[in-house]
Amino acid sequence: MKELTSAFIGVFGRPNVGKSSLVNAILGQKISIVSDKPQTTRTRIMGVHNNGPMQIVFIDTPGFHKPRNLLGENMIKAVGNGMSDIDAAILVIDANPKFGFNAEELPPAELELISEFKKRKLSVVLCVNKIDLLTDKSELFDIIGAYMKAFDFTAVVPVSAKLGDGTDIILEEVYKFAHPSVHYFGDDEFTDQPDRVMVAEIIREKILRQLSREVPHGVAIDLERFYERDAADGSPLLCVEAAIYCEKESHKGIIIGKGGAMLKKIGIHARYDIEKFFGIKTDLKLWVKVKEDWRNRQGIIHTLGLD
Ligand SMILES: Nc1nc2c(ncn2[C@@H]2O[C@H](COP(=O)(O)OP(=O)(O)OP(=O)(O)O)[C@@H](O)[C@H]2O)c(=O)[nH]1
Ligand SMILES: [Mg+2]
Repeated sequence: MKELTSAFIGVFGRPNVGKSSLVNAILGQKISIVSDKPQTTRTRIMGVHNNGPMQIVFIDTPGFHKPRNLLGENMIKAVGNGMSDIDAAILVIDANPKFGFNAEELPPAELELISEFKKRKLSVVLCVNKIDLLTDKSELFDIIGAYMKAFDFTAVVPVSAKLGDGTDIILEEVYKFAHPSVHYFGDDEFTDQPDRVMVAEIIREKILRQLSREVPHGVAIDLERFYERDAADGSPLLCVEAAIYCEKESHKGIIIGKGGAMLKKIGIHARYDIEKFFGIKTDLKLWVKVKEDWRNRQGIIHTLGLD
């Protein structure tokens, strides 16, 4: 039998650059929610890739930003924790020309991450994401040149997480960091996230996708009940009852929508994904509660598992 090997690979970058999309694309399995809003990922999420005797554990992290509340501070702590005990890192950057890349001045958040990589003497693969949005591919040379000047990356891989282009090369690069070790996850496990967290995250993703900028940032999901029972016809039925926390009465109105239309829409999309994920019919009940300023209340943040 071949010797078992493994590697832990942290995935870092600014908010919205496509870290979660990249991890999902590499695994071929959605373990981390994705949206066009920054700060979608709130905790450290592990995704497992098995290749024969080799097991690679990817650690998706929240986007690195300047925190504006206690939740944000917890998110940044999760980034720091994601950097401990890893064998190598991936820095994901966004090649979207819309962001106005400036070779003279890399974004402060990335410079801060790079300085942390140096301090920890980490090996880092640079992943230039969203290359599908680059009409002029020669711009890649400028981008790569500027980053190589800032840090000695072990490899540079242009990818499109959205199209799945280049993810096989990322895998080849991270395989190099695998070393003899036990496997930390079973062969059939693909994430460290418990089922109830997956469900809560699916619901939050639908809110992020349906609602405009400020409302979903103040949303959290509290899964009040999660159990399986037999439906009337004897088939198994997953029952989920979840409270959607928001910060203001006006936000509650927006989430519920006219005559409950928005909440219904969120419920339909979430139920579809939950059924797809668990392969079982689901009864989903959602309601909305105001919890003022919960993002600054450590007790609630802790209860929600966000610390
Ligand atoms: N065009 C294009 N869009 C992408 C690509 N990868 C990700 N996106 C989009 O970029 C947005 C952000 O993706 P996420 O994967 O949520 O980004 P993230 O870095 O995990 O964001 P945070 O969790 O907020 O830090 C989503 O709208 C994705 O669909 C890509 O390769 N091409
Ligand atoms: Mg994310």
